[in-house]
Amino acid sequence: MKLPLVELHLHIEGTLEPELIFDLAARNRVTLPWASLPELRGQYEFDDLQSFLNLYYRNLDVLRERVDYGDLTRAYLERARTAGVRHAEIFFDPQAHTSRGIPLLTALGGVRDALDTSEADWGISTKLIVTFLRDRSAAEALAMLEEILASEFRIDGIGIDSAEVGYPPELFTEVFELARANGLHLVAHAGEEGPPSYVWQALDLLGVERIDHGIRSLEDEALLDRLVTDRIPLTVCPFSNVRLRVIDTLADHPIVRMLDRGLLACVNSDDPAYFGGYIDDNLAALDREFGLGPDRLALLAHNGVEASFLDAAEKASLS
Ligand code: ES4
Ligand code: ZN
Repeated sequence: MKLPLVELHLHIEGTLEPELIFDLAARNRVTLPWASLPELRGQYEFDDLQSFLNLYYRNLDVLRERVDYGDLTRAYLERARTAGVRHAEIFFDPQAHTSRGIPLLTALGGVRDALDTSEADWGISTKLIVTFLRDRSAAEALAMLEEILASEFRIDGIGIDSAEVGYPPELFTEVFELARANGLHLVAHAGEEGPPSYVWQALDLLGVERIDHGIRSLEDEALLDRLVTDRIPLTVCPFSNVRLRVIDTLADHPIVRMLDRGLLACVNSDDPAYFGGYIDDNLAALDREFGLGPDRLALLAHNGVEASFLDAAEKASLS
């Protein structure tokens, strides 16, 4: 039987597969810079986070209509179902669309259309976490959050993502205060490429409930004590770390060390269309590499449930 999985670190834009890029380009009469699928696939070699983000943002040009956002999200949910995902807390970057002239309500509405029937269509419950691009201004993020709060569309939380180094969490304190005042859950990418001090800031200045990535926390023993004591979850993304060269090879991945240190770490796919696979692929590769075995695979799955924003009864129904 498949383990019931929870996915907590998944950028919906990062599930845009090359085939769908070509299909949407044809449907929307968008001219791509690539002549063929193999030529596009040849771009998926990254030196660091920024080199990936350049391609990730560029490929979004094919998303134009509300139905495109629905199709993107449904394609992910269908693939997630085959992985055994029962609950997904999905990141969506509104500014990556509004900055290209797509209305917020077109993009957000299309994602919501798919999420609103996800339980019925795929047996997957969902939450939606809007992520603000930290390499754009906090004022822009604040205005976007206000626009979303005033809209008809429900969101469950906020986070920050995109280029990390040089854009510390402290810049976004006011945005997170507004989100907290509105009862939203709070997360932040921190300690992916950035230093442990960014994880401290996310915890102490933004008040986040979870850290996305956080693997550089391993450089700071006092921070590890804090994460363990307060049971702050880390949403770890092994394929992403390898492909963005945060670590050299999967064999060097610290996931087992993280579990052994008592961290509440879970495995996630980040941008599966870019990094070589979905959550099940990440877990299978870790199992092959480290011989995790059924007990540690179950622990990772259980940590995901524990780290989720589901209530206690919902968590119990997944264990
Ligand atoms: C992202 Cl891997 C990663 N890191 C930071 N921001 C992102 N947005 C999409 N994928
Ligand atoms: Zn991410």
